[in-house]
Amino acid sequence: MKKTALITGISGQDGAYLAKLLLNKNYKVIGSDRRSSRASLWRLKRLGIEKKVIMEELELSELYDIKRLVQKYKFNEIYNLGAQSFVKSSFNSPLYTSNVTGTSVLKILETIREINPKTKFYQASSSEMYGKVVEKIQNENTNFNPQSPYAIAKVFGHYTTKLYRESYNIFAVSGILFNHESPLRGEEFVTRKITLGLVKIIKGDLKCLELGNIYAKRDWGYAKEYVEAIWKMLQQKKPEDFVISTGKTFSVKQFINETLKFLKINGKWIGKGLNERLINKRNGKTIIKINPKFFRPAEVDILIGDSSKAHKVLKWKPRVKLKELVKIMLESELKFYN
Ligand code: NAP
Ligand code: G4F
Repeated sequence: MKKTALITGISGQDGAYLAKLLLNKNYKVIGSDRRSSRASLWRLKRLGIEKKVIMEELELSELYDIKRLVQKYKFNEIYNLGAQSFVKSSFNSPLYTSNVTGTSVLKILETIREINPKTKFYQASSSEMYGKVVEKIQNENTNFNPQSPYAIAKVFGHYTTKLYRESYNIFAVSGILFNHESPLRGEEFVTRKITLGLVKIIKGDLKCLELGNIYAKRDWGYAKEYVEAIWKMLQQKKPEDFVISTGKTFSVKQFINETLKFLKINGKWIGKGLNERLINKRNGKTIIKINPKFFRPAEVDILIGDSSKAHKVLKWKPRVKLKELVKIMLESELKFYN
């Protein structure tokens, strides 16, 4: 029998890749999207699947919207990927973020419990929950120490998922995913901001790219691979949480340096602190500088994940390393730039 799955946040990076994966596995895919005058399904179009998914309107903060959908379809699986997912914005809109990113998880789980408790549920938890890390390498047992309204909302969603699994016997799991990037990444996130920004510079459409803390370090993987792990989590016999990561960490500056190498930009870093900048050695012009506007009130300095449980139980391992990720992103940037 064909399985029916709901993907909240299908218009986002992971939603698009997961939809493609499920369609390839012959699922009936229902994708939910909130109403917007600027709504865009460019990612689904890029993957050639916009006509293959059934789109439904769903505002995550609206309980009745959730109930309506769960009543309409008998979902076998719900993947909750929808969220206000930009950490910096969560400092400006903390209440909104706690509602959309946090409380909505409770709304979905309560609806599953009431209407169709056999539905399997996936929650998109985040390595941001580790925040100011209490262990050098983070795994499923590492304590959380969140540093943003976004991360606090994710911790709420994470524990709510655990509670519904343990109290009501619902197949509800969280994937604690470390940063994952791709050509479908939103332009405001730092990796895409760098790949697109530097391509704009070589095309002559931007003079200088402004960034925040270039010494923050992240464990960066490839989104297309990470959605395979998400799907596998819901196919297990036993509901369990998993860390998904590469186990390697790189600074934003190292990501920039890899980008420069691929684009053959001969750059030189000069200055310190707020005056640090990247000069194009060919013409002496500054192409990257620091703007404190992009600093956060609290920063997550470094993340490194240990996904050995996923290697063992899910038989999932990341294949794409940072250098290749940069190449994948830049090749796409150059192909689609206009
Ligand atoms: P994304 O590209 O920002 O996508 C977020 C999705 O949520 C979009 O489809 C967005 O719709 C939707 N959304 C936002 N507010 C909504 C609302 N009020 N009602 C309904 N839908 C709403 O995020 P992503 O990178 O694909 O990440 C997917 C999930 O994994 C998110 O929950 C994120 O927090 C989490 N996560 C991501 C990473 C990562 O590195 N990418 C790591 C760990 C966890 P619009 O198109 O209308 O904005
Ligand atoms: O790309 P970012 O905005 O991603 P961040 O904050 O790590 O969050 C992403 O990954 C999380 C998983 O750990 C997800 F849960 C979350 O939804 C999102 O997908 O920033 C990465 C780092 C930060 O330390 C930030 O301060 O890059 C630093 N950074 C430096 N300059 C910048 C900039 N970030 C952005 N967005 N823009 C800058 O100009």
